[in-house]
Amino acid sequence: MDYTRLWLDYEPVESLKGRSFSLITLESGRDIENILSELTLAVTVMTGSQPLSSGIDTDYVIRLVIDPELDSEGYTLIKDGRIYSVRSGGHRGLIYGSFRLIYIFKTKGLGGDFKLECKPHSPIRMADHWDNMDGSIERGYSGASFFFKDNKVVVNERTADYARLMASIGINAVAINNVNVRGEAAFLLTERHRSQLIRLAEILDGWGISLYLSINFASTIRVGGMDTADPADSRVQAWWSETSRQLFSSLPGFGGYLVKADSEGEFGPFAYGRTHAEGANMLARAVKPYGGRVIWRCFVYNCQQDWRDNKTDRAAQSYDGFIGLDGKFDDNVILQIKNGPVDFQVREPVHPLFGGLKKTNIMLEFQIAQEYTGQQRHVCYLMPAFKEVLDFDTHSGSRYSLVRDIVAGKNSPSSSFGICAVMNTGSDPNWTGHDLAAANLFGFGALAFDPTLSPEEIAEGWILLTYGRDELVLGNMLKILLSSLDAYEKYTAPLGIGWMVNPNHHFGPNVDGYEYDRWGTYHRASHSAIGRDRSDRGTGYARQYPEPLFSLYNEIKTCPEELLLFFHRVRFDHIMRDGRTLLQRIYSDHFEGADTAAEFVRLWQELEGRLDGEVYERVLKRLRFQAEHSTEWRDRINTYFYRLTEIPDALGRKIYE
Ligand code: GCV
Repeated sequence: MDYTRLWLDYEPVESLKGRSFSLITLESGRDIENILSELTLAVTVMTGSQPLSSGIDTDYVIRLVIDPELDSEGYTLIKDGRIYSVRSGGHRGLIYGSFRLIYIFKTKGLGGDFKLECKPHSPIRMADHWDNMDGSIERGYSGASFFFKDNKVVVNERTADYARLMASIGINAVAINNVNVRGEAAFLLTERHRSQLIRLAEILDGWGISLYLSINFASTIRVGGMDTADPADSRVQAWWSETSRQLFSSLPGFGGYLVKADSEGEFGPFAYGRTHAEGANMLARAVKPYGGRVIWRCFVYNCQQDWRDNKTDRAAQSYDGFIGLDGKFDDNVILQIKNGPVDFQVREPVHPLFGGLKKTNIMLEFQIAQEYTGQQRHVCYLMPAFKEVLDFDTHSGSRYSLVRDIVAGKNSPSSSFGICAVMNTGSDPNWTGHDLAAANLFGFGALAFDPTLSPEEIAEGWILLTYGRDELVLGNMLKILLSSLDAYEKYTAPLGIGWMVNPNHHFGPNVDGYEYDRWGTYHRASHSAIGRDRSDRGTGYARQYPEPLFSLYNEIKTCPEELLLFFHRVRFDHIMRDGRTLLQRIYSDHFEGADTAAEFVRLWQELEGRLDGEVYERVLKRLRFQAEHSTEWRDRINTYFYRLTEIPDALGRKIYE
């Protein structure tokens, strides 16, 4: 097994062995050459001989055909006797359909006749990298950047491997650099890095992927030599127009800009008294002639809060900052909204801008980098959480009110809608540090393409494609993956309250780590209660949701228990729906979560000898670490509450003094 190829490693397939194939298409181009090479490789390894280019004398024929009736990114895959045909309205669809065919060969072999029709749910399916030009990655947990090193753009074999991997899960857009655009990264817009960026864009484009660049809103000052970045200034507008003209005319498939502005110290239009809409529209007009887009992030809040101020609520600020601008953005602007109102915590409610914004293009932002969910050292399969978000009914009153349909643009004629994730890849040979974190990479692509898939189906597909069919491997890995999020949620901060991590690097338990600082993330525990009241008797955040959600969240008695401490300040002796006190629920969750993490080690050890030795050892080491670390989480949190309340665990389990 070559684990560096993740789910794209091929082996002989019993039912294909000795069969002859031919590969036929009238299409041409860099992308077609790429997918033909992939099919050639897969078929050669699986059957034992190279496919031919004429179908007359072969057992089977694979045809790639353009069908103008079909969607350019959708495909129809048909097996009819000896003919397999991949049909699509465009080359991207041919790529996705061909990978699907390879997956079918890999997991099912030749099989009988079939017909599959697929169309990606969201127009844009994007990978956002937070890579810096010095080679580091903000919140990167799997080695250094493979896009940048020593302030230069890197293009090598890994770039090609990366593009192929992304295409194999249906990703069609990639932002390569950190949204915090510091130092040399601002110069990505200039001639200085152009030739390397052209090579990079060509590689991505060859797999149907558009390159985006994160930009600094102060670029006119930082790299343009001007004294202003005011979006209303005609010199600023002209600079962006010319810069965009150059980028679009030289970078194949260039998509546009990703912008973090007026957020966590990043420069933005507020400096000139302008709104987000004025800032975004200025850029949008510069890229409009080329069909470009501006993706503008909504992660905007006051990060200079005084912890003594109990009125200001960080959770409310993103909605408050953007809701009044609904309808004011140009049609090639997309607002990028994190899944929850705070910051990728293990449990948050769905961001109220979904459904709230009705006349604006939007994109949902997930994070698979696991910044707050174990940093790829804990196994934490995130698809169940993503699925909940996508299936959430916003009760927006629009024709389509589920998040997955809203972010797919079902209520709008525009195709500037989509889903993205902050990526978990780096230079580690296995791409994601933790081998099991690759399930999040695969899963994100799968879910963005088809949000009706279940987390189980996706995990099963990933395991079969990566590790082959061994029932014990499949069963145990599924158990680990599918219980990992629940376990993580239980042994870390309780019931939606979030944080309780070490400041800055966000790893490991620290109950008061964010309690007295400027970030607006306070749990405010006393000896008798914990949480912030976000009902209409408190900060009023719950009012950002329409009925019936507002009423549901606004009252302790109806609030979903997993979000209880997000929305309410609750006494420790509050009786939960199953009759336990809140305190006892916290204790028990922590014992149970850590027990589950210990079980992962046992389940994994049963797989010894059934997996590649290196993979086995590497994962075992991480699972052992996780089991140990989860007891640290359990004991720190339980001790904290025990010390506050002096009430022991009702089941007599050990809590430290
Ligand atoms: C890129 C969180 C992270 C930051 C990140 C920010 C963002 O605050 O900790 O590292 O910055 O989110 O999404 O912009």
